[in-house]
Order: sequence, then C-alpha cells, then structure tokens
Amino acid sequence: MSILKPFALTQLQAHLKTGEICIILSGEEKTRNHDVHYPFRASSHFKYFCTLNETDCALVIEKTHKGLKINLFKKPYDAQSALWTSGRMPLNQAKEDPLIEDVALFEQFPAFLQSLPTGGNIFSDPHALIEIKTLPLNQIMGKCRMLKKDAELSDIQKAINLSAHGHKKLMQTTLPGMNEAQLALTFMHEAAKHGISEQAYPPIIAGGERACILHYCENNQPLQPDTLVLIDAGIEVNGYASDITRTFPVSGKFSPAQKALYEVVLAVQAHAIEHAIIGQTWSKLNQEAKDLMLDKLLEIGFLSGTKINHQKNNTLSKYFYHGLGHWLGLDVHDPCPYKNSDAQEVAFEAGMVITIEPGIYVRPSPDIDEKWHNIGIRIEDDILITETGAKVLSAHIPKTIDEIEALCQK
Ligand SMILES: [Mn+2]
Repeated sequence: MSILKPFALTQLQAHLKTGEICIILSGEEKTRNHDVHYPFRASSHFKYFCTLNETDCALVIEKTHKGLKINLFKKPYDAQSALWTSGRMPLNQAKEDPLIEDVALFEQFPAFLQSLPTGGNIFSDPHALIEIKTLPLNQIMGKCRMLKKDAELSDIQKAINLSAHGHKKLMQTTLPGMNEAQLALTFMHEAAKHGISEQAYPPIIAGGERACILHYCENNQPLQPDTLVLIDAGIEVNGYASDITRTFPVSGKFSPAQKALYEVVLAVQAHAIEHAIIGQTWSKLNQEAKDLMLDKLLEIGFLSGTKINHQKNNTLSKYFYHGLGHWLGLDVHDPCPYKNSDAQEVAFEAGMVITIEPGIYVRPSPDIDEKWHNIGIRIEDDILITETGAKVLSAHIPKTIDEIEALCQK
C-alpha cells in the first residue's frame, strides 16, 4: 500500500539540491477546551506528500546522489487507544510503501536528526524537537506547490463542485428572516451526502452591513428583507481547498443601487479574469482592477469629482480594502511565493491556481449617498492558468444579475 504521493516527490526532487534535507511534521493534537480537542488535520506540507492523517508524524526527506531517501517517524498502533479514537496505521503497514526507506517510532526522530549529514541546507518549520539549524520549509515547499498536478486539480475541482451545489442551494432557498446559521448548514448539505464535512476555512455568511466585515464569522444574525447576503464558503476535498464568494439579494431581487454596485464588481472581475494569462503579474492585475473600478464608480455616480484626485487620495482603499486574489491549493491562501529569489514578481504560468475576488464595501459615511450605505459585495472565483488563458473552475455557479435573480425566484 502506498501512503506517499509520487507526484509530490517528483516536484521536490526537481527543487531540492543534492545534500539538502526537508523535515515535514504532521502536527499535534490541539486543545479546544479542557479535555476536548479540535478535529485533527495534518499540516498542508505533510498532506502534500502523505495520505496519513495522524498526529505526531515526521517525514525526513534527503536528496542523495541516488535520489530521495525518505524516513517516516510515527506513533505505533495501540489497541487500547483504538477503542477510543480511530487507530493509527501500524508501523509494519507503513513500511509496505516501497518509496519509504524506513519507518521508526516518533520518539526516535530527535536522535535521527543528530545523525543527519551536515553540509546541505535543512528545511523545516520550527519545532521543539528540532534543535538543528534550519531554513523555513516554505522556502522550498512554496515552489513545489506552485504548479498543480492533475491529481491536485482533480481534488480542487471536486471541492469546487461541492461548493457550487451549496452556493446554488443557498440562492434557491434563502428567505428574509432566516438566520445566517441556517444558511451555513444548508451550504454543507451536498458535501455531507458525499461524506465530506471539511471546509477550507470558516465560512462567512454575512447579511447586510455585516458583509463589510471581511472575516465576519459569527454567522448568527437573521437576514433582513431587501438586503444582500454575502457567502464566502468553500469545501475541502482530500485537503484541497475551494474558495468561492457569491453575493445575492435576500428577497430575490436586487435594488437599483445594489444592482449598480454589483455590476461594477462583476465588470472588474471579468476584466481581471480575462487578463489572468501566462506572464501576467499580481501587481499589474491589481492595478488594472483598481483603475477600472474607479472609472466605473465615477460612471454610476457613486463617486463624484475627478479620477486623478481620487487616485491621489487613494479613495478606493476605503471601499476595496483587500487584494484582488491569491494562490489556492492545499491552503486557501496557498503559501507559494509572490516574488522570485531575485525579488522580481512571479509571473503567471500554466498550472497555477488562483482566486480573483474584487469587492466593494460601503460603511455609512457622510460623503456617500445614503442609498449606497451598508452594501457589501464580493464575487470570487477559482481559476486555473492555462496555455489558452484563464479557465474558471467555478464557472457553473451563477453570478450575473439575471442568473442570480432567476435562481432566487425558484
Ligand atoms: Mn479568497
């Protein structure tokens, strides 16, 4: 039985130099309160290489002249604790993976580190058991995880498809008076049918003005008629994230002001997606998005005055106060580099997965007409960069005003 992922090892082989070593820990059980623990999820770097979801595992991967030498350290199967929690994989069974050199007890891990050859860089996250000098693991793993392989794209797409069910179901079933907490439950319904209960991040179910709080996660307020509700939620499949936002009217129809702002965000998103091509950079994409958003906000009369003044005063930062997007993968904000080693910006390549998520959030303020107050809108899709341009992996979730209103009336 194989527990290691060959594609991940191929990636590491390409980025690691001979003599260099990576130490990857799965992580520890974390206490929620007293004797209750959070459900365990292995660290993303560990998940990248290994399908085991157990606490206290360590992979030590060394690049030798003969290739990668992989040692796994883990806790043993224990019949008594298996009565209380899912049992751990026995060491013997883990040893059956032909890619692993040896499997030993986790307790032997610190001593093994002392025996490692010196000379090459050692990459690792900080850990109490690691007393040797190391470089940040992200430095090497960020490069490995940048270009997604087919197996990864398949998990990301599955996660997106389950999220799509949830987002569409919410458009169909949401009514004024419902609580945000009910919507959170509905979002999970289809994934649960497939035995999946993980989300890539705490969902944001934000009615009305709460949409202006970027990481609102209380999700416990009733929805008011004629407001919008912003849903930023994504299912996780085999550790891979989806990250999708839709904003729709609680009562089924956008008001003229909501519609005008929504069209601005949608146009900015469409422009950015169209320009998410090979060779593109985040800063250029961000700049173009902000430029277009300013034009559009002047066009609909949300802002008055001249564009040049608003640029000088950075007016837009009051209404669009986050980045346009980010890398997506095992982590919702995948820790891949934004700059190369020569400090140049990373240019888009085929195989990268990103999100594009412009937004507008209007907190009440005397310089803005009241009809815009408390509107918060974000539209976010997951995108694969391909040879022929951006492929929107979440394209099957309605986002035009007509599509959304049609679904909300059902
Ligand atoms: Mn996002």
